[in-house]
Amino acid sequence: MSQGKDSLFAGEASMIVDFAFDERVAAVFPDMIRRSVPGYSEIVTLTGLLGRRYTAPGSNIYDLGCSLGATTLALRRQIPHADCRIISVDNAEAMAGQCRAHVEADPGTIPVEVRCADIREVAIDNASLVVLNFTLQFLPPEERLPLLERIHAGLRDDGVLVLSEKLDFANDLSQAFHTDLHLDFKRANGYSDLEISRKRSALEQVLVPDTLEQHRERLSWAGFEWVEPWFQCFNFVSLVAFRQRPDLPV
Ligand code: GEK
Repeated sequence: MSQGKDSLFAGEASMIVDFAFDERVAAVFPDMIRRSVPGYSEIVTLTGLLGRRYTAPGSNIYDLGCSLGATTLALRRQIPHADCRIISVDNAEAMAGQCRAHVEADPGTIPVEVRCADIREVAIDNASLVVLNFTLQFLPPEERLPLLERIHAGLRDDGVLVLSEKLDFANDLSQAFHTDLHLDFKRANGYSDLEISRKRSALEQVLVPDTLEQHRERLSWAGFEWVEPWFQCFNFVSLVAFRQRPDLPV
């Protein structure tokens, strides 16, 4: 993966327009996301474990908004079925190109197809697992339900969606608490207050978070029968959404 250090919002020539997933972001992406998203590495690694448990032989696995392929490779390492196929999609050329290179350099054998495409236009079919790790939040809010409905329709009956997102909070005290700790996390990872505030402005129109309640409601509207948060660190959460309520011994 790229090794560049993220100083995109530090200097004079910093990003002053809306945030975009271009060459400059791709070059520093692993450093940027690790220092900005608490729990990112754990979520990626553990998504692999979810893949081990919930993928079915002969099915498709989708990594939507794959960036440089961290989740794709975590899944490829863990999925126990040689006849599965991973379809990894990102509409940023810079991301999809580097993702393809990482997949080629990886020793895994499960076939991976990297597509440079918009996730709103990708057909979902025969899927046992679909992953949206920190991607849904970048779609315009009104386009989120239609995508989830298409994912639901393309999942097998026992299929699962993993959805990881930055969270908003309806309760002001919760919002203030999590925002403060997220700021502390970024400061502790070496970002200055100026970098943090410039990035916040650049992302304002681009990343629009939902509350956990909004996610639950939307997933239910899309037809998912059972939703469970399995990871939360400050204002970042990961959920599993089952197409059908899982039949577990309880
Ligand atoms: C990871 N999941 O490392 N179609 C396709 N891709 C899109 C779209 C779209 N409509 N909108 C945004 N993206 C990854 C991290 S990053 C999260 C995901 C972040 C892509 C965008 O180009 C970017 O690569 C990715 O979604 C979001 O596990 O940067 O906070």
